[in-house]
Formats: sequence, structure tokens, C-alpha cells
Amino acid sequence: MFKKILISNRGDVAVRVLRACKEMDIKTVAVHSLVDETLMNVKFADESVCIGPNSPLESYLNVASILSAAELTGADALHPGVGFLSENEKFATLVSVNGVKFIGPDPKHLAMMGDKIVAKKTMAELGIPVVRGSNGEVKCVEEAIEVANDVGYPVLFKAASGGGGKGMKVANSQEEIPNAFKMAKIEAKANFGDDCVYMERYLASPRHIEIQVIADSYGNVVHLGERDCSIQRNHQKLMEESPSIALSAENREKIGDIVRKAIKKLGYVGVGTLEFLYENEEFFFMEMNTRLQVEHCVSEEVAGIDIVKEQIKIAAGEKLSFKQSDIRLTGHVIEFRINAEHPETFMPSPGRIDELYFPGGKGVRVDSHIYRDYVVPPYYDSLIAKIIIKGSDRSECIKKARCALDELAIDGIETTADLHRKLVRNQDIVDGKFDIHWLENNLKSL
Ligand code: MV4
Repeated sequence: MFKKILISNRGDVAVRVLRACKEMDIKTVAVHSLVDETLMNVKFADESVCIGPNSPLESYLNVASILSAAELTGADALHPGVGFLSENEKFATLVSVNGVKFIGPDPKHLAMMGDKIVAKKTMAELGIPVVRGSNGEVKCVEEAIEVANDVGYPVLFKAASGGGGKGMKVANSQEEIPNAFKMAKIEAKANFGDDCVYMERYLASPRHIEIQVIADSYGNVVHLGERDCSIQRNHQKLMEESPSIALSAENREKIGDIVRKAIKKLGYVGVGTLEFLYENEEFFFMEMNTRLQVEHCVSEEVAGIDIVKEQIKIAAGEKLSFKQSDIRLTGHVIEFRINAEHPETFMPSPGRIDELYFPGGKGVRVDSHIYRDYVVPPYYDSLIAKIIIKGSDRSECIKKARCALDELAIDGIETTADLHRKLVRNQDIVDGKFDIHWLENNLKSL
């Protein structure tokens, strides 16, 4: 097992990884920007290194500085957390070259899933269901029209280097193709420096359902069920739950088996998530996240597995200690993302937290790095806490969530807590009647 892990991240996820390390008797190194010196993960870690100024480019994205910190402290492994460099193939390679174990998949799998066309083609070949569309890149308007006539309108243009929805354009008819194609290419170039686009049939009202997988280096692959992440705005998830109310036990088992077989054949090692659109009881692969995810806690609570500890064990060359048949998904879990943002406009709301009270009790988990008098800096992601609620069923979970969210008190800054208090009392949410567009369509009336 590793002796010392450097955690190249900040905030709640840095605290989360640190806790796993401590329980495993592994020494920890926190790295931080100037303003982050007062963070909880810095206080909890055995050692800490300042890696640069506040700008993410000069600190949490500063490869040279992070590698120096690893060398300086003699860390034998590095956990990248979520975001920042966690899916960067070049970073993962450089970490390894420096004799430090990168806690994540092989760089070749990071590269493969970073290219959405390659990812889709690979998954289709492995038996994963995908949306009908172009065979790779679409190079001109004539080709786009041919594809659209083949798969049927509406169609969607997507950026090959994309993800997160940027560079996506819908065309409802042939007349709309030239402009949609042109705009998709312009946005793709502007956002990713690559104007390569591809096409798919556009699904009008799907859910976002993702499958959590965990694979060791001996070919053992286990899935931990799904998470329904349909409640999102501007491609930022706000609420995630498991199990999905839309998925039957039969369809869960079917997609789980398909995913496990594919991941085994791929030779993927580590934790990962396959994101799907789900419409009319059919799954369509979108992308694969080759890292730990913010919402991993939802699966931890339904499956009773510590995903981060398993991730570290797998990186250290250990075998998974459980089989698929050992996994019992129990109860119902919902995660609420508390962001330092205005609950209606979603404008960032940095500043001092004057008063803080976290809810508690059975089935109430809070993953956070904030404390009273902590100043939320304006430079980073606005996530300040995750409230993860578990009930014996969905109805109990929602009731518990209402109580917990009412107990929660964060003063001094605006947060998304008020939005969540409304969501858990909304009839559509209670009935589970929503798709990926629900939140944006219902924000005004909430
Ligand atoms: C789609 C789609 C409809 N049809 N693909 C958005 C992010 C990117 N990962 C894929 N996305 C979508 N792909 C087809 N063929 C609708 C979306 C989409 C979406 C997906 C998941 C969660 C929220 C979303 C919000 C808008 C659009």
C-alpha cells in the first residue's frame, strides 16, 4: 500500500480523499493556492505545500508546481480528485514518469474517452447502446443533410472535443442544417480549439442516468447501480438520486451486465462512470467520466461501499474485495449540491460565512470543507457542501430531506439551499416526473 498520497485538489473532494487516506493509515500531503491556506483539508493533512497564486492556472492546474510538491514531500501516489487535472492524459503520464502512482485509469483510457467520437465508437463496438448518428466527423453541409435524412429530424451537432454541452446545436429540418452546422463548428473551435463536429438524432425528453463502475487490474468489474442526474441547470447537476424512479429492476440489471462486460473487455482499471440518456426505456451512451465524480457519495450510500478507499486499493494493485453478487443496493439516496450561488439567478456569491449549522441524524451525511467565518473565494467552483440523505424508500428520503434542508443554516452568502427546499416540496419532483430540461423549464414557477 502507498505510504504517502498527495491530493492535488481543494475543497470538499480534498477533504473526502483525505478522510479515506487517514482511515487507511496513509500519510497525506495537501497542496493549496495562497488563499486556500485556511482550508480544512490543509489543516487535516500531515503536510501541506503552497503551489502558487489563487488563479487555478497558476495553482491547481500548474503541473510543474504540483510535480515539485510531490517530489519535495516524497509522496508515492497522487490523487487528482475531480475536475482540474483529473482527466488530463499528459498530467497522468507525467506523474507516472516522475515515479509517482497516478490514482486513476491508464492515460490511454483518459485520452480515449476525452475524444467523444472515439469514445462513442469504442463503446458501440463493445456492445454499449449509442444514439444513431454520423459515422464520426461530419465534414460538410451535404454530408450533414445525408446523415439527417438517414436518422431523421431533429438532429444534434456535437463537438468531438466537447462535453458539458458546449458547441451543441439542434436542427429541426433541412433548412436549419447549414446554420446549425456552422454555429456548432464556431463554438467548438472557440471552446475547445478544435472545430471537429459529429451528429446524432436529437432526443427531446430524456433523463440523464449514469452507471458507476469500479474495476481492478485483475479483470474484476463491479457496477454500483445508477444515479439519476436529470435535475440540472446549464449542465451543472443540482440534485442526484439512486435508484432512478424511471428504471425497472430488469432494465437496471440488463444495462449493468452490458456495462460490466464492456469495461472488462476494454481493460479499464479504476473507478468510472458511463453517462447515458434514457428515453422510452432505452439507454443511449453519451460519454464516460474517467475519474471520481462529485456525486459518487450517492452510490456509496446505496451500495455501502467506500468508493475512494477502493479506488486507492485498486491503484495500489489490490484485488476488489467484493463481487457483483455481494452488492446489495438498499434504500433511496438523494444528494443536494449546496453552491455559493444565488438560488434564482445562480450568480456566484463568494464571501464570509457568518453563521453555519449543518443538519444531522440517521441517514444524513454532509460532505463539506466549510466552517463558520470561512471566506468562500471567488476563484473556484462554487460547491461548498453536499447534503446526502438516505431513507428506506424514496418517500422517506424526501421527508428526511425536507427536515435536513430546513435545519441547514448558512448565513452571510447566498446558497442554492432555498432552491432545494422548494424542489423537495414540488409535486413533479415528489412524483419523479422530470427530464433533463425540467429544472430550466420550471425555474420561474418554483
Ligand atoms: C444529447 C441530448 C439529446 N440528444 N444527445 C449535453 C451534454 C453532453 N454530455 C450531452 N448532452 C446532451 N446530448 C442527443 N442525441 C441532450 C443533451 C443535453 C443534456 C444531457 C444530459 C444532461 C443535461 C442535458 C441538458 C441539455 C442537453
